[in-house]
Amino acid sequence: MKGEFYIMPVSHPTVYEPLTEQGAIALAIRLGLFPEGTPLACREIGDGNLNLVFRVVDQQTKKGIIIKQALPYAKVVGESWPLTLKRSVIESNALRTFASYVPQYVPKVYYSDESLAITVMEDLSHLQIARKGLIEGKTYPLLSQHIGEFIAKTLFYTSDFGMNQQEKKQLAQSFVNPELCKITEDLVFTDPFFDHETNNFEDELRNDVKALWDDDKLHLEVAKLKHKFLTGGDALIHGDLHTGSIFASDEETKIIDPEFAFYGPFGFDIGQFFANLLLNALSRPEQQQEPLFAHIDKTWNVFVSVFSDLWHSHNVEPYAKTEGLLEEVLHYVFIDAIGFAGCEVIRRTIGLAHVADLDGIEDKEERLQAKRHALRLGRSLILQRETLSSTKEIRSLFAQTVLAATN
Ligand code: SR1
Ligand code: MG
Repeated sequence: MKGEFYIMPVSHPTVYEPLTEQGAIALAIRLGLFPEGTPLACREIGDGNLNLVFRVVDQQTKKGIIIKQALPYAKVVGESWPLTLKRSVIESNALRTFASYVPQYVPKVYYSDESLAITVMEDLSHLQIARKGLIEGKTYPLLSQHIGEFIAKTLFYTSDFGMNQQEKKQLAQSFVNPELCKITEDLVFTDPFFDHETNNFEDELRNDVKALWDDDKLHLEVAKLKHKFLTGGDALIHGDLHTGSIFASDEETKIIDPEFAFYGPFGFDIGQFFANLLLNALSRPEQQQEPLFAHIDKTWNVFVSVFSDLWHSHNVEPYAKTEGLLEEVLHYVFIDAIGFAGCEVIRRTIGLAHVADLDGIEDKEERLQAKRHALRLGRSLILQRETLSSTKEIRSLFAQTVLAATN
């Protein structure tokens, strides 16, 4: 394989069809990604909800590439749920945009093709999906430093504070992503709060779930959060920043899968990340939960510090120096992030697309208990988001929720 990828102009099919493992090898050869005659092996390794992911490897050097291809439907449900192939362009463009600010935190994109709905990118097999590692009890000491910096820089530089405000509108237009946004609008902000066919939970949880469906106070707050998601175009967000969208080791972090990217509210990615750390904490014994809370604190602190530095050094908005504006922005980002986290915790527990952190708890009673805790925690995060003054208070909210449910 070449050290630096140079894409030779080659002719290849431009009509979409799902790749096979052999087809992925043929494509890699056609694209000139490996020297002629290289012994190649390929495996489809996609374990996500939506796409095919092929790893093509030089059997001698063991070096590989990833070919990701969107399917015209949601894999997690089947062909009955058609889904736009355009998400592949959104994903490769988002990776390239993020790379212009934080190349160290995203895989390199070598090639993309809209008509085949493929993105060819760096193989990150030396890292592990963070969700898997966290479930195994790993803590990834640099995870929150890296995620906080990734979020702060990508949000700031793509917002009206960090880039030319006319160009921002053009960029926002190129990331209009209605079908993928609708998935989040439905699966995160709507279906779990109603008796909807996409929901998926154990019969034993029916009373707990029904309580959410009948909770008018909760509905009002979720409706406000959904409205923010529908209307808030602060910056280019990743849109699906759960721990399954992150590759990590003790030294490195790479954010993948931004096919849900669009111009959305500042707080959404932070909230999704918090939620998935909390879901992992709910699956752990109490003595092993602290690293997750510490990650939440650090993500927020790093985000505030990096975002504030950029605000003072690179702000393009004439009102930037107006006293109180930065504090106002950070205040609403915090509140929204906590609320979004609450919605995501509930959705991953009873909606479509669960997480292995909870579903993988083998003992049924323990699993049901953890899920009841998740529902209570999600509800508290949503309802109490404006009363929390720091991420440190998430610990006591968590403890109260678990305690209240246990007593
Ligand atoms: C039908 S897609 C289900 C979920 O998978 C993705 O990772 C997103 O989180 C989406 O909500
Ligand atoms: Mg994904």
